[in-house]
Amino acid sequence: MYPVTSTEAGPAGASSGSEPAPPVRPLKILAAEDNPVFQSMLRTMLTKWGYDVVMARDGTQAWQALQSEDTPRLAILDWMMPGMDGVEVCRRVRAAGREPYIYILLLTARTESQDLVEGMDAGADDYLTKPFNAHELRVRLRAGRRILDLQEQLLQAREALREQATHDSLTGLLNRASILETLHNELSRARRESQPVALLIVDLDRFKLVNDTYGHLAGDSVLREAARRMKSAVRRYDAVGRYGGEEFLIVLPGCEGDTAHVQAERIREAVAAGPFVAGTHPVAVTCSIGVSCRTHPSVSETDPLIREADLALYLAKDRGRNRVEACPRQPDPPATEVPDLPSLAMAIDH
Ligand code: GH3
Ligand code: MG
Ligand code: MG
Ligand code: MG
Repeated sequence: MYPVTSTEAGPAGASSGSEPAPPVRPLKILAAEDNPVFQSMLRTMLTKWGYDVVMARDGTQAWQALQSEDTPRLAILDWMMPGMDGVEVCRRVRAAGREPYIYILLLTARTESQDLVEGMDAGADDYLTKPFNAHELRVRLRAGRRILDLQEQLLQAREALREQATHDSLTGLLNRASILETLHNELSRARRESQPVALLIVDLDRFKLVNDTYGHLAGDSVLREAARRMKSAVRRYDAVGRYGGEEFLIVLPGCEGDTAHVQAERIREAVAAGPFVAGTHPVAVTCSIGVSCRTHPSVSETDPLIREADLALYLAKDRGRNRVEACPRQPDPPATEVPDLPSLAMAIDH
């Protein structure tokens, strides 16, 4: 039997001392129950308490609701349901292990402790034995919400740490380790998909002068703005990272030769497009760009590509700055030119 007493008083969201402030958007909750009378009781109670209720009439519907994109994060599952029971739904949710966490409260008429162990082992967070008191259900759900809030904070902290570990704090671009990892990954993907890859090294021109003239903080804001301009000039699937100081690496998947040069020109123009603000002073800032590329890349070419782009960058500096230069390099030999064993043997014979 379901609750026969209710200690609820007042309208939804009514405050009772330690009650947390009502959420701006009602929290979605799944209530899975096969008995129509109890379904409507649960729906009425939960709605009254301010939840956005999703009802399921059996375990299969509950499992479907818990797999949806915008799944409820709080679930009340009746143990005994036709088709799939609540414990099985629990097991599947935990096996899927998706994030964010789903807090599950199991409703059971069973009181044998072995049964409860089975339910908790399946991954339920809490249980209520029928018949139960409405107030008890309400406070247990509140405890579940506290766990979910804590988990949300943990996820946010983890995300912030991940962001810190992979991004440069001044410019918000990928940091050195991350852009090098991206280059490595793009090279291996390009190899799998037989696509070319280009690499750009961008270096701000006479940047020391900006620092010396306007101060280091002004220099910082120029670096931030240069990063923003580069980001807005690249395609969605290009990666921009801070290699160090006023040097940046840009990985251009699918580009080589002329197309890489065109992309690099676009970036150079975006940086040089208008004055930067260094402190309160407008200042013209330009950059030089070195380009290297591979038609048939391989992962082991990370370092050679960087070296070649660096050489091209020196060339650009040498030839007057605010320009793009590509590394003068022999084209990759076509794969068919690799000698096979019989022709090698013939060459040795002669
Ligand atoms: P070039 O055209 O030859 O590249 O000249 P440059 O002045 O840009 O090159 P140089 O290597 O002499 O100077 C780079 C300057 O970048 C020196 C350094 O103080 C400055 N720099 C490096 N990192 C930062 C930073 O995070 N903030 C600021 N404000 N300056 C930085
Ligand atoms: Mg039932
Ligand atoms: Mg430099
Ligand atoms: Mg420089």
